[in-house]
Amino acid sequence: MDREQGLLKALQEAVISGDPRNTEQVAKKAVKEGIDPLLALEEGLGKGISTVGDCFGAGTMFLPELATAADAMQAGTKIFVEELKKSGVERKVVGRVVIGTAAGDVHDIGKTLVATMLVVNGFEIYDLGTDNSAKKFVEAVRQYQPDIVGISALITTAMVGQRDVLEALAEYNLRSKVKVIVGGGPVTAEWAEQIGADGYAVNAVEAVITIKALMGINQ
Ligand code: B12
Repeated sequence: MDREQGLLKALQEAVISGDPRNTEQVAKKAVKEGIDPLLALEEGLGKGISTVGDCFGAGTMFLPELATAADAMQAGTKIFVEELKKSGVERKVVGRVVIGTAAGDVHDIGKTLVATMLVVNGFEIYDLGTDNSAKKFVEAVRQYQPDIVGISALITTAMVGQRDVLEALAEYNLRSKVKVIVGGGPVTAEWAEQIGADGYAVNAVEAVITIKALMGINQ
């Protein structure tokens, strides 16, 4: 196993074992050794948390383990996000994005990663956090007048919350003023189309590409 693979494996294992302190230490070591922060997030920490999610789905891991793994994931994510931010050069704001997790959903790691990637790429972000009603999104659109609204859903039951936001925006005559992009584990391009969203992205890198395309910004 080469050095990079070894570091990625160590990051995965640190998340799976649910030890935030160790994850932070492994992440710092990986940064020192010059790992690409995006690779570390996706192939290291991300793979670790996916494994935990699969085990939880299969009934071989339980909620407390899911929670400690999430804490470990966040501890490691913080380190790589700092690195990503360092790589973002100062430039003028290219667009404004309101982003949040849909009603009934407390997952925020992926949404926060999308927000970070957007900041790194010159976007101004208004992050509403988790468990947002459609009304909350409407109020944020009125207040911040964004170009884009991003709605995350990690649990299947929260996907209707994405549709509710689109309906509420239409009801308050705001739909034509913003482009809406949806994402999150169970979300698909088909679902995005079905609810009338303007875009869908599978991960944070694709989210930046899709949002730029929606705004007509040359890549
Ligand atoms: C960590 C975790 C938790 C943590 C969350 C901590 C936190 N602060 O976020 C805790 C322990 C709190 C938790 C709770 C629960 N969880 Co949970 N959780 C997970 C887990 C393991 C990882 C999620 C994660 O962070 N992934 C890593 C990030 C980087 O990936 P991501 O979120 O997918 O985000 C990427 C993309 O999806 C995309 N993206 C995300 N958002 C957006 C938004 C936009 C606009 C765009 C364009 C793209 C985009 O880009 C991101 C970056 O690349 C998943 C399993 C999994 N494989 O996803 C289960 C999972 C999502 N959880 C699940 C469940 C069932 C629950 C609980 C209901 C458990 C319970 N019985 O209480 C509760 C939900 C409570 C609630 N009301 O929300 C199920 C959902 C099943 C379903 N489809 O409905 C999963 C799939 C586990 C499973 N296999 O069963 N969970």
